Amino acid sequence: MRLSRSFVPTLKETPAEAQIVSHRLMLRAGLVRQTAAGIYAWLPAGWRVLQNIEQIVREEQDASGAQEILMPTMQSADLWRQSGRYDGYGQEMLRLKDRHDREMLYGPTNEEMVTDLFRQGVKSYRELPQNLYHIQWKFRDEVRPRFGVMRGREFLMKDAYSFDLDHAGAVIAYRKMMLAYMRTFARLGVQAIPMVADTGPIGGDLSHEFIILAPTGESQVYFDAAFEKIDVSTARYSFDSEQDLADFYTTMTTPYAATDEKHDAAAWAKVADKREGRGIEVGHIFYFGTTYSEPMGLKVAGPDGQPVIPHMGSYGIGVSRLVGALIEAHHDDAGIIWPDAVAPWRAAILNLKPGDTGCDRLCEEAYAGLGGNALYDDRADRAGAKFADADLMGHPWQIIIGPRSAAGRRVELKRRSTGEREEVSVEDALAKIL
Ligand code: 5CA
Repeated sequence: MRLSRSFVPTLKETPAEAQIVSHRLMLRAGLVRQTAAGIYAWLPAGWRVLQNIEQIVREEQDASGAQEILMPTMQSADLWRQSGRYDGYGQEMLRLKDRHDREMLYGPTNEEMVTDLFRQGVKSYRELPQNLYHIQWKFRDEVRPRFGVMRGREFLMKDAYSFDLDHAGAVIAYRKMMLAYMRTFARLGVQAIPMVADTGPIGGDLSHEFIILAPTGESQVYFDAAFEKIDVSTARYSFDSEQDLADFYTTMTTPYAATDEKHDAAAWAKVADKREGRGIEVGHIFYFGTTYSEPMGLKVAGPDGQPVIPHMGSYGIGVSRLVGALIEAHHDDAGIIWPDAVAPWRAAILNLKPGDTGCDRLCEEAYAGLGGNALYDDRADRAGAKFADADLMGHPWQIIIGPRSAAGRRVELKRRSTGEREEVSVEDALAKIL
């Protein structure tokens, strides 16, 4: 993209309404704009980041064997009456009526809808296990939407739902998702720790939250320093081996880790190397057995012809929250430092003297060579403003081209994360970036 013709409205001043650094940087770097309380529009740079995160989440869900679907945002109240959750869900649910006076809602989650879809399409135990997921906008009328996209009212979630014949099968599904989550967060460039958690309005008796450490996090968390040394290298564990899944689960759940609500003083006292701090919940997984399948009448014919009620779990990742959480984890005083995997563009090309034939020509060459992976700052602004915006926007690489270096087909290549700069040929710069 050419910055001179792009809608990337960066701000020099710190917006007064933003209390935490990720919110400030998302506004300043022109990623999002609030359109109503807790509701955001995603602008070109922000939308690219959101899609990059979504794609990594999708690839790891697919690798685990889950199948992608897309359920609607609007749901009928009748479905929620079948599970018994409609009245109890409270004011977080946005309820509305259509022109025929039918009660509808904007989905805060999809347990009921997916259970309904599954019961309509499945007959025999032979069709299980299955796991269905989608990446879709949710609405929760939070009392206090805050911190930008971190606690919004409308937000993007990946939610997966597993169906198994019994508890043992559901445990395997749960472990597969935990592995998929750890691989996802590792690819996104953040360390997340699974912590024993409360189940809240989703229900059930087994649940883990995935927490990224950050001083601005909403949860107080306690964990064993052993987590800092765990290597979740993707090669070691297979989704298809029960033994691997069991080993992985043991590795991830043996050291103590809990959020405030589930903190256990006796267990904590035994931890030798304690860590505590604030954390951001970027994912949450639940096993809840037949909490939804039973009242909603989901049954399949078992091997002996007798009906079996499937055991279910649900598994959420806060995709839009992750944009904020990643910035909390990766920034400095100058701005965002995007991990390579999610950056809106891999590189920015800074033309220090637009109008200078040599500069323009080399910039165009680099821009063409990077084919869609670059944001070309071709604006007629001062060099200083370009440097500041590139640092603010957090591109992993900056290719800086001025008239002097351009004459020798050389560029200055800057790595945002380390601040290192080197003068290299344009060819070497492109090779390094791609
Ligand atoms: N149905 C289950 C699992 S799919 C569920 O809804 N779980 S949840 O309530 O824990 O939400 C899943 C994830 O969505 C959370 O871990 C969090 O990362 C994200 N999330 C929840 N509420 C918000 C919100 N108001 N703004 C942004 N992200 C949110």
